[in-house]
Parts: sequence; structure tokens; C-alpha cells
Amino acid sequence: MPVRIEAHRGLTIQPGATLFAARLSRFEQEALHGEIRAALAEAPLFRPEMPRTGKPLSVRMSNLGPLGWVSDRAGYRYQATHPLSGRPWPDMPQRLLDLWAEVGGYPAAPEACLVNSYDATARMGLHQDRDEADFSAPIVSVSLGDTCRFRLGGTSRTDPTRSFELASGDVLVLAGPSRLAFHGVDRILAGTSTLVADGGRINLTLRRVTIAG
Ligand code: MD6
Ligand code: FE
Repeated sequence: MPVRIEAHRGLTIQPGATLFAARLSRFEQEALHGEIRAALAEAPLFRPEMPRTGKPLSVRMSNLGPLGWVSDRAGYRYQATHPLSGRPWPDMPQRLLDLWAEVGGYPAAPEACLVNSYDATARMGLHQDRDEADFSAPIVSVSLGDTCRFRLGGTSRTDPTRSFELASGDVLVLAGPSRLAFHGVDRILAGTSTLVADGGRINLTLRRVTIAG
């Protein structure tokens, strides 16, 4: 009888939040990182600004797929083109579409892949992802490069939070009762990965933006 290795079911961190630790092998991480680097040559990282104040975020961003998430003085939104080049975002790599199908548990394809790039000092404040029309779809997050300390709470900003590390190759799914959970990145643990040549962390979040028709 051939041995069958079951796809890992993941660790439930809280209802709706599932961590697939080391979901991507080093080989898969390198292949994906190569695809992301090629896409970023077409759609360079840019530094988003906070709505109203225009204060720059510490994270740099870009997007892949039909829609991309952008933030500037005018607000948060999804749009089909890069804010600086005006060109459409690059295609999402097939391996990300496959990963979404494997862990997302949602019948329609993702429409946006937000690329977040962190240097050793970057962080991301506690936030909810709620600029999408369809909260019944999950968000699937892939971490590459340096480990971070990630913080996850409830659907109210004042709910208690827990923190845990996300390492290169880890996949986190926020769905169902955790789809609107507050979360953020407290800090980057510099020097914990050799995947990204100059160090740092890349996070990819796959999203369904519109109601699937
Ligand atoms: C990050 N992640 O890991 C930021 N959002 O750099 C997110 O903001 C995030 O990990 C929605 C769902 C999962 C996430
Ligand atoms: Fe988020």
C-alpha cells in the first residue's frame, strides 16, 4: 500500500484562526520568493500613507492580481492599477491560487494579494481588514523571510490579544469568527531567516474583495 501523507489540518489558535506552520517547504518558499521578486520588478514596492494625515506607514507595499489594496490621504481602497505607474497589477502566481484553494475553503478565487515588505524596524499596528465587500471569504496569509511576532485579538479593539511567531513558510488563515479579528505585527526578529537576501520579512495576504457572482 502506498503511504499517503494527509495535508496538515493546521492548528486552531482561536475559532476561525488556523495556523499551518511550515506549510511551505524551503524549496517552495524560494520558488515563491522568486516569483514575488519578479512581480515587484513590474509593480515596485511603494510606501503607503495614512488616510487624512498622510503619515507614511513603516511597511512598504505592492499587490498582485486583478485588484490591489492602497492607502493614501484619500483613504483605503482597492484599485486595479499601481498608484505610481498606473499599470495593472501583475498576475497572482498559480501556486498562490492553488494554496488558497487548499486552505481557504472558499469556492471563488482570490482577487487581491497584498505584498507587505518589512525591514528590521517596521511594524504594523493593530487593525481589522474590512475594506472587502465579502466577509464570508477568508484571508490567507503567507510569511516569507524573517520571523515576526504577530498579535491576534477579537473583533473589538479592546478584546484581549495573544501573540505568537510567524516564521518563513507559515500560512495563517483568518476566517469565520476571526475574519474581522484585530491583528498586527509587533516586531520583526531580524536575522532569523536567510530567504530574503538583505534580510527582512515579506507577507502576502490573499483576499476576495467583491461578492462572488
Ligand atoms: C503581516 N498580516 O503578517 C500582516 N491580515 O505582515 C495581516 O495584516 C493579515 O496576517 C489579514 C489576515 C491575516 C494577516
Ligand atoms: Fe491584516
